[in-house]
Amino acid sequence: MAQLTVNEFKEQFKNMILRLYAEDVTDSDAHQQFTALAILLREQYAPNLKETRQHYENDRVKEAYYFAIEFLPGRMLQTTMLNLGLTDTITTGLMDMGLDVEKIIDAEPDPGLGNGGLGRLGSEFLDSAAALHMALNGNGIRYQYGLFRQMFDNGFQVEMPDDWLRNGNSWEVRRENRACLVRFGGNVWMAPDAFGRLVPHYENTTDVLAVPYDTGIVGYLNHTVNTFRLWSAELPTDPSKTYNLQQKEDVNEITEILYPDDSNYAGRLLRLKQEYFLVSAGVQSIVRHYRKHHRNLNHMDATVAIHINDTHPAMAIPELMRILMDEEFMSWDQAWALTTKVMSYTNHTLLVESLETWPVDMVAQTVPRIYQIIQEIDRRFRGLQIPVYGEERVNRCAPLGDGVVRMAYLAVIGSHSVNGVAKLHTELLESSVLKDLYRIFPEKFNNKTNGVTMRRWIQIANPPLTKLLDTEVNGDWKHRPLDIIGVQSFAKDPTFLKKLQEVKAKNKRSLAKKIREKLDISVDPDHAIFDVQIKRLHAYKRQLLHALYIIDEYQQIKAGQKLAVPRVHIFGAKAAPSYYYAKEIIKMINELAKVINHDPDVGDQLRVIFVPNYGVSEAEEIIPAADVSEQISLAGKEASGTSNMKLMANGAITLATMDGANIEIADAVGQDNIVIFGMTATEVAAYTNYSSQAIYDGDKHLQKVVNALVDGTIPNIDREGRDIYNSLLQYNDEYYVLADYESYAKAQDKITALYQDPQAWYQMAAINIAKSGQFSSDLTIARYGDDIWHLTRDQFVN
Ligand code: Z15
Repeated sequence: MAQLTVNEFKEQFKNMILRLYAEDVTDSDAHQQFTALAILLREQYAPNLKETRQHYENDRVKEAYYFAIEFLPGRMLQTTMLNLGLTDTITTGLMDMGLDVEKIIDAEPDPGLGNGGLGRLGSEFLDSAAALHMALNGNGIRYQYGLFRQMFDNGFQVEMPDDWLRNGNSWEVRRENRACLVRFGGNVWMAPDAFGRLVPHYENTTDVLAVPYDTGIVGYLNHTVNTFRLWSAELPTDPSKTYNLQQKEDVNEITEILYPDDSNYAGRLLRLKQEYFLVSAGVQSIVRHYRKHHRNLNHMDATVAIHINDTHPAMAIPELMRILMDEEFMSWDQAWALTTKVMSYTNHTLLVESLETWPVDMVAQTVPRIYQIIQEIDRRFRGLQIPVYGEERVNRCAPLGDGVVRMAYLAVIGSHSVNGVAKLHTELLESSVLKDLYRIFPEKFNNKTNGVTMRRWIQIANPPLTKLLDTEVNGDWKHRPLDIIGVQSFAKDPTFLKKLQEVKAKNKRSLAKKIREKLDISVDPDHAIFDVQIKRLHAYKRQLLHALYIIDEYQQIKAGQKLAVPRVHIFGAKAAPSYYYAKEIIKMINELAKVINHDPDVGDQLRVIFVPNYGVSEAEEIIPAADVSEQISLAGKEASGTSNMKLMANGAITLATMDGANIEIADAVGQDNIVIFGMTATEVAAYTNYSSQAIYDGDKHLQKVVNALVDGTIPNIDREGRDIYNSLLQYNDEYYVLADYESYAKAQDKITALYQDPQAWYQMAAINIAKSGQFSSDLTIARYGDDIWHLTRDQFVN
């Protein structure tokens, strides 16, 4: 790529500000400066975006399309500069002009087009694929409003709209010339066409125009720029039709807002429309693109792979069947063989309340032709499998049953590959959630443990650690993440450990400064353990368990003991607006924070910080400063987790149950370098006679802790404290918080003990960093490419 000198950059930047705003740089504000930079960077990679696309097309490179209802790209200014190799040039240039680089970075809106891990994973994969020259395209929805902006009012979560497009989006290009029509509702019947072929006839349908907006995903210091496509719903432009305001609103509504539920299924009609809108627009555009160079679709699987990320885009299966049969006149058998070769599916959850099922009449009314095809998939599945596996088993795992479409079963049956996102998760899919289909299609099942991109989570979020790794570690860790293992040879080197300690201290001071500026709370970065739990607020993730331990510490202080090491407990979590219990937990923790942070008896020993509006940008500030990574879900509930990987890569010590990818982290670092507690998934499954009351009755210490929820220790939580208390005792503690409490408290005490020997602590931190390379999403996406999609890629990477 064309390299830019500092002077050329400054010249171009000044010109850009002039062209865009008719102003001098000195009169521009940070947002204008960000916009000018983004456009300038886009111009830098535009030739590569074009050439990448032409290369894929002309050389018939196989391309995979990652369909997901959520993406969480994070801010793109720094990643784009990094990947183009322009960070130094541009920051030097900006500083020369007297501009505040940090303010410019902060001026970029952080697109909240996802809830949590699922959406973030999709974006990490796009970043990694581009780095490896893999032809992976993102396909999602351009929500006008992303996940709500979270504020706290009197400790309660308040949700504000996230109007992220308010000032436009400089990274995207609108491509109206590539729009597609998506058909909803109406009536459909099959009748012969002029050639006597049986084709669907439609009446009274509602047609929606899907307009794509494309953003370039720049590969790390290479020439690849892939396409991340987001679809927006609009009224069709057909001049012969007129629409009233209501119709306009109904259409715009489809891509107006992201549903704020994470791992929780809510069968809303609008959501079903969003899913079909994404899938239909995406599949149509893939077919149209393919058709440019091919006479028919017979061998589409040779150059096209479609990936279904969780079940939300599973209607891609019947949608491709529809196009192959209704528009390309393929037979069912040929269309089905092709569809299953093209499609692959990742499952992200074991929670029953999260598995999607849609009432059949809702599907039949909203997408009638798709429903017909699902019925036929179901009929043929039964016809084929009942003779082999018997009616009972096949009934249990057919796409239709109990009056609903079972999306996970549809996804498995219509794909050639089904993967879980961590070893334990895949095993549990095979042995429980999808066991009947595993029995029928064992060859489809495989594991792909999640990963994270070290470019964002080390290179961008943690410059001091980056510098340390650059100077101390042999090899090329930035291109070959496994090379981070080089840190292991320094794990007993006191000078290295001292440097690592300095890195952490520096990051903790930066975070402490931010906490003081933004939240007006003082925390002591030099003595306290920064104990971090950042993830969606969900009962199964057990923020409550963490909070109970904080109550425990507080009670120890009030009883006149001194904590051996001061603690700063840092939470970041949004609750779904309709998730009442989760919001009660937030209120409780906020009130607990208020008491503790203002109690003079506490002094500097204890702080509780609930960082508002937790998202990708907040994570970038918190993760490098973490000493302890809380991964404390009830074993068997967290599919993988990914903050666990980001935190270990930044030298935090994991405090964890044997759940999700925590198990693989434990295997990687060894039992001496992680703190494990609690029941295993097997123990939980076997614990059928659990009585939380019995645990409570038998443990005086625990009683005192739990009672603090209702005895006035924490003011202003009459209702919330009582509800939470009841969830633990009256409703038998669904997530075994009390069962794991003692083990958790011991583990926390062990953390305190370990922290008091800095040499031992930073040795553990070093091993964690050293072993984090195996959790790079570069490796994960290479495995998807090799095993599932059969893509080509750069040989250089591991
Ligand atoms: C979501 O963020 C995840 C699973 C889901 O089914 C939905 Cl709807 C949203 C998360 C898992 O909870 C988490 O364990 C996993 O690491 C992440 O997906 C990425 O696979």
